[in-house]
Amino acid sequence: MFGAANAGRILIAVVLLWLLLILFIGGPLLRRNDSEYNVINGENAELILARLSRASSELGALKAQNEELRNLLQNYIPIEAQIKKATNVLNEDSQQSIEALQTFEASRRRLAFNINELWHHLRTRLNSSQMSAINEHRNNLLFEIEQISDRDYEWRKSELRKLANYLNRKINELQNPKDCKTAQKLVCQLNKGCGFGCQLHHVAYCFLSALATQRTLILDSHSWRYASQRVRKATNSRWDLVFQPLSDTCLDDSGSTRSHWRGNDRHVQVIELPIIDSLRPRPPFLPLAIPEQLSTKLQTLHGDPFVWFIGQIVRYIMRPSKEMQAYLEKSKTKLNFKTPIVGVHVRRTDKVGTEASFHSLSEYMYFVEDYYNRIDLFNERLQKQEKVERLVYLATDEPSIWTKEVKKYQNLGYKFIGDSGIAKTASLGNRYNFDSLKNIILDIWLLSECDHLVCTFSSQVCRLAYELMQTRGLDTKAKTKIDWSDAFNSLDDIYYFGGQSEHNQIAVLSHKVREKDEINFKVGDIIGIAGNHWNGYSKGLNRRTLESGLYPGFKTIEQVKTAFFKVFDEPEK
Ligand SMILES: Nc1nc2c(ncn2[C@@H]2O[C@H](COP(=O)(O)OP(=O)(O)OP(=O)(O)O)[C@@H](O)[C@H]2O)c(=O)[nH]1
Ligand SMILES: *[C@@H]1O[C@H](CO)[C@@H](O)[C@H](O)[C@H]1NC(C)=O
Ligand SMILES: [Mg+2]
Repeated sequence: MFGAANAGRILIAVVLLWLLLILFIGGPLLRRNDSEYNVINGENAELILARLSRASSELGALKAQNEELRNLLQNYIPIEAQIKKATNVLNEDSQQSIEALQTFEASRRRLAFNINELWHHLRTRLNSSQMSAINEHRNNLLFEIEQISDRDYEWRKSELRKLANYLNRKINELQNPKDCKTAQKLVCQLNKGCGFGCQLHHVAYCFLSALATQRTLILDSHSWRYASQRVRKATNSRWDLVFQPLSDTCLDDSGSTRSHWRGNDRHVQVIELPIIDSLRPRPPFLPLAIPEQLSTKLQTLHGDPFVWFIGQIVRYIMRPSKEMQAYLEKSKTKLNFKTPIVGVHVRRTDKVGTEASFHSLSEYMYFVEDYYNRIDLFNERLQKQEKVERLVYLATDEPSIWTKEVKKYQNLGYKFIGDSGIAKTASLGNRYNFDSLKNIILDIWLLSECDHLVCTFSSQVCRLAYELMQTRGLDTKAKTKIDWSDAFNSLDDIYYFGGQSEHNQIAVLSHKVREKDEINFKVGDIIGIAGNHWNGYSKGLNRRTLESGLYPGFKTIEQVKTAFFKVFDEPEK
């Protein structure tokens, strides 16, 4: 039990403690004024108490602020999440807008494509007088689509230019590493047992593998079969006679470790790449895959993203040497090459009956005429008075076309430019000579500079020209075409890359067999496309039912494959 005295002592102790506390807390407040005020001075007690109460209310305020801060801190994560959410909304928005654009652009292109499919359907079923009305309808519709695509022309052009610049910067960085001794390398032998176009495509395949694995491509052109008589002993410069080397700083294929392709083994410095046909294991980046990092943009901006991508690579590979550049310019002037012009490539000699069927010049000229009729109608709609000259750039390995087949069309007002002498250098006996090499490069180059191509895509020569064509139009202020994916008529195959993986389409409409040789499919079925018969029907394999046969081309759309390309693995600027 506490006694009264005890209670009193405790009370005194508490008071003393309280005073000590006041001194302790209030000390800092008072010390400054120690000389003026005395703690024990009763006069100042009120002041002290006032200060104390102010201090205590300040403490209260601080406590409240502290509480607020604590709340804020507790809310910090939700706030962060909120910020994230807001950015997501922004991204979603821009994502949505690029998706909306992608849908719009794809739809615009499909519209033109399907008008052409309808036209192919009709032209193979109706007679020429019926077709003359339909041709006008079609060309008039295509004019309106041209008007629609004008809306976003500048935007598409600048975006595509940015993409091309970015890709070329990456290529240049990869091909010119800081230290060639330690750089990771991919070695490509230029010894594939095939012709010029095939060999260039071999290098292009090596190049895209180099981009996908982020390895500097080293080209070994020792055993190139072209221009062999021009090369003095112990040089490795056949390639350099016509093209620039693939690197300014790194042409040496040596390294600390070396192996054949077994996948992209990062521990091996130098990997030797076999030809695409014998590549095992087959990586996902093989044609017709495009880099996933460029995929959305490229699919929005271009009608055939893979062809654009490989076109950029082929253009880098085919950068002409000084000597070749001079030859190209001289020939272009001599031939009086100018636009508008349609490029016709007629591949005959060894190709006919082995890898492709014979096609007379008239089959090509049918599409040339169609092209110029369209230009005439467009010009009428634009109220341009003058009729364009019907120019044709003729490239062929068959000299007799110049002497036997062009006359008929010259009489109809067509003007052919080209050189029958070039065709003579393309004969089988001369094919690997230096002149022949220069001339096939010239022909490919000029074909790629035409406004429209009519050829057989079974020929690698024409596919090369078509690929190169895709890179055009971005470096000029003039309002040129920028998406050249539809600027061709092939008399046989659709575009393909030798050794490519499955080329698939997706059914967007179901199909029930109506005539013999057709196949059934449901919406969403995957169809492996083998070709287009250019009569409204394509041929393919339904991968679900394994049925193979014909189907209307407008019922499917392309399935664009994407793959990881290591060289683009950084945020795009
Ligand atoms: N100058 C010229 N030569 C051509 C042309 N078309 C074919 N050639 C010749 O044919 C060669 C190409 O055919 P190939 O050697 O079989 O090459 P490829 O890559 O298999 O090409 P394709 O057989 O056409 O698929 C060229 O090197 C030329 O010699 C052409 O239009 N102009
Ligand atoms: C084309 O076909 C239509 C309808 O069958 C026919 O009336 C017309 O005479 C044909 N014209 C020619 C040139 O064959
Ligand atoms: Mg060939």
